[in-house]
Amino acid sequence: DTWRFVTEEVEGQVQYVYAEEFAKRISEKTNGAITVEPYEFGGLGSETDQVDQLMQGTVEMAVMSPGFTGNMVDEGQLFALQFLFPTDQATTQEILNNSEALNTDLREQYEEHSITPLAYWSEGAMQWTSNDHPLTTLDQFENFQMRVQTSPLIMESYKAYGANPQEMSWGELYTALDRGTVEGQENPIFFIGDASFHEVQDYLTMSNHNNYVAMTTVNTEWFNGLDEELQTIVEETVTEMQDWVFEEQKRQNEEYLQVIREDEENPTKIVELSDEQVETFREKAMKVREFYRNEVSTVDGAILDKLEDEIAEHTE
Ligand code: 6CS
Repeated sequence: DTWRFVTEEVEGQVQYVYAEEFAKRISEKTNGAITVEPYEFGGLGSETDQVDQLMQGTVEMAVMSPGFTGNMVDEGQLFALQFLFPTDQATTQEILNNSEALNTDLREQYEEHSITPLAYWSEGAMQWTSNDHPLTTLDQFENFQMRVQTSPLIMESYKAYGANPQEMSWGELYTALDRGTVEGQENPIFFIGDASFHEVQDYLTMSNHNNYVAMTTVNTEWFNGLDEELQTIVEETVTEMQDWVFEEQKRQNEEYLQVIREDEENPTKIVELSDEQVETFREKAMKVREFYRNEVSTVDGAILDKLEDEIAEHTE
């Protein structure tokens, strides 16, 4: 059997090397009976096309960013909420691994759309990049053309800062930044460096405003139809790979910070946010959390409430 495993990234990037490693492990564990075929981003369409393909079952597996499911699975948008997870990456990953809110409650919401998230993992803390000025104050965000993923709550989050967010696939982002169609964007450092966004941006603001959370997903009906032994192999492999992918994203984020720092042809000014500046953004972000509870959530924010309690337990 061959399982198609689609990712939103390309060769060398975290999601794609994850799919390659997963393929290798599954082949070993099944003595070659199962071939997992990883797909790079672009081969099967845009990020939202890929969500459709998984829902239809035309691909069996996908690494998916919850942002791109925002128009279908309302609760999944909670990952767009800024300053929600701790800045410490290991603690965040521990919460993602153990959270009942995510691994049981949110999973059920996704399964109504034939998407089963088997695991949530961070691709690293997200940072802001921009031209002309860094992004350290609300004034600097005023009318700022910010590229965001196709996701209503990410849009809302930047509107709360006074910005003018524009939805766009990352495949078009380099050119858009180069031409000034948009002025800035958010991503983890490895992605900024690997996609060369820093070449067409002047500033990297170390905002740590969110974590880039990805999900390992399977088509629900397909997965439930597998024999139990195979289901267990998939689940065990995904669980084992949580530590593996944590190390992989860490390595790539560190490596690309060096690359960006040392790229003399394309100098990028790296700016830190002060605690006070973080507070200004956090205040606005808390209002978006209320908006999520009241206007977006179909369960009155119950999953977010539970997740907030779980986060508090890990950070007290
Ligand atoms: O910015 C984006 O849309 C892309 N960023 C990452 C880290 N992975 C894939 C995603 O599509």
